[in-house]
Amino acid sequence: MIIKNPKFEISCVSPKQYPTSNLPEIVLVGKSNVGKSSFINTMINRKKLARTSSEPGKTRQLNFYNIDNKFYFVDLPGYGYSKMSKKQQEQVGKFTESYLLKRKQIALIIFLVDIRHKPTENDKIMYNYVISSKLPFIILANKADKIAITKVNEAKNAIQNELNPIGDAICLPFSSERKIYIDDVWNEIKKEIMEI
Ligand SMILES: Nc1nc2c(ncn2[C@@H]2O[C@H](COP(=O)(O)OP(=O)(O)O)[C@@H](O)[C@H]2O)c(=O)[nH]1
Ligand SMILES: [Mg+2]
Repeated sequence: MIIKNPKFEISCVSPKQYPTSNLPEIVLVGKSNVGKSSFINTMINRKKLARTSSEPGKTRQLNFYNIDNKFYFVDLPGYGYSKMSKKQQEQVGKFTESYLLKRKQIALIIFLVDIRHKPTENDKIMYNYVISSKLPFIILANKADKIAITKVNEAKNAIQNELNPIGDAICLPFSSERKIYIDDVWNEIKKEIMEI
């Protein structure tokens, strides 16, 4: 996939600020520090269009990245960041919840978890939330570079069994560090947005 002109468009703290175009949106969901911003940079092959951080909990807005005027990547605030006050966490939670429930042009949710760990309680809450939204989604087991390549399948299956024991959800490994499995994710995106 060749991306010509990816642009950061807007950081929103209220629905009034959402872009008014009807371009499809691909939404990144996952706990703080799991690699949502890095994922965007990796997919569009830019080093730092999306702001990444080794300090979790930085993103509190919805950040919209316009990809060649064809679709948006939307970087949601991460959850499970204990240094944010309860009140702030609630506000951020409500804001993202209403985005997921009300935004009509969401084409795909990309739900990121860490391939090294069992999904956390917060991951499970969020996963159930994704399910109940009835929107198309895939699970990405990220940071696959952190385990031996021979263990990737096993670890990915363990995550799938934990979150989705019926096994009807698509779960793929991913690594921004090694830039692997990118084409598999583009294939899933193209299933939902044919015209890219
Ligand atoms: N080893 C490894 N580190 C990653 C990967 N993706 C992100 N990171 C690192 O994890 C940290 C958090 O990444 P970031 O994209 O800011 O996470 P976000 O909070 O979910 O947006 C940064 O230090 C990244 O360099 C990956 O696939 N492999
Ligand atoms: Mg981020």
